[in-house]
Amino acid sequence: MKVKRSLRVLLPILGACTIFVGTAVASNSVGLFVNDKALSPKETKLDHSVNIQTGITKDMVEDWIRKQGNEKRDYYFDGLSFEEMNVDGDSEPEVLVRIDGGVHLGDFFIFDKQSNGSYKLIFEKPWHVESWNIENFRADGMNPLFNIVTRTGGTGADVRESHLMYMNDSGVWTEAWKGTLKDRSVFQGKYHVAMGSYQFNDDNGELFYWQTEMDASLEDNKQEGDSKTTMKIFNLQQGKFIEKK
Ligand SMILES: [Ca+2]
Repeated sequence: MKVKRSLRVLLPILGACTIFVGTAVASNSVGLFVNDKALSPKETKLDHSVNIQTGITKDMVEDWIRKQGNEKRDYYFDGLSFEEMNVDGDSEPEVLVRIDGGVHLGDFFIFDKQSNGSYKLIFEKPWHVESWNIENFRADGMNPLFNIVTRTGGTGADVRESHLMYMNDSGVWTEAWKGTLKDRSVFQGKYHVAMGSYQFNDDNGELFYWQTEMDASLEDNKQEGDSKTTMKIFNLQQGKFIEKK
């Protein structure tokens, strides 16, 4: 009994220590909020930002969208989540917001804090965003690059794309590159599937992109015929990755 009782005391203390260490390790991380609930630093894998306790709530974000959103239709606020991330060089975090409106439906927003404390919409797209992450590479003199993965599609089509984006020096949220991660569509009685991936060479600033295309059976998704893989190289020119010819 005695052992059990002291364990009961010890465990919360150990827990508190772990949380303290976790917070210290994640001091270069960001606060992640999903539907008002703050997630622990362990659940965030983003850095290059500050630890943020600004007290922004989902209700506040919904209010900004109602007042500033570009769409005339209603937004699906039940699917809203947001994250405060510092996307540029100043000390203030911006607020990234996504609305998950279904497999291929959604909205994406970025709000920037103004000097009077209000938040201004600086970017909006009717995108279903699956994820956003700061890239592990940075081009010279550039703000952090974000990999924003979107999903689009319709009847028989399902497309996942990667958008490499950043805040340029004029405060414009800019797409440096876009590429297909997966594209599945029905074509001539088969699935046509393209799978792609990229990698940045930080030795010379080149972005490599590979894509494999193949056909697959509509019945069991098994590959039919040969696959074809292509490769492209992109160079950074005036803030965008342009294909090297
Ligand atoms: Ca900022």
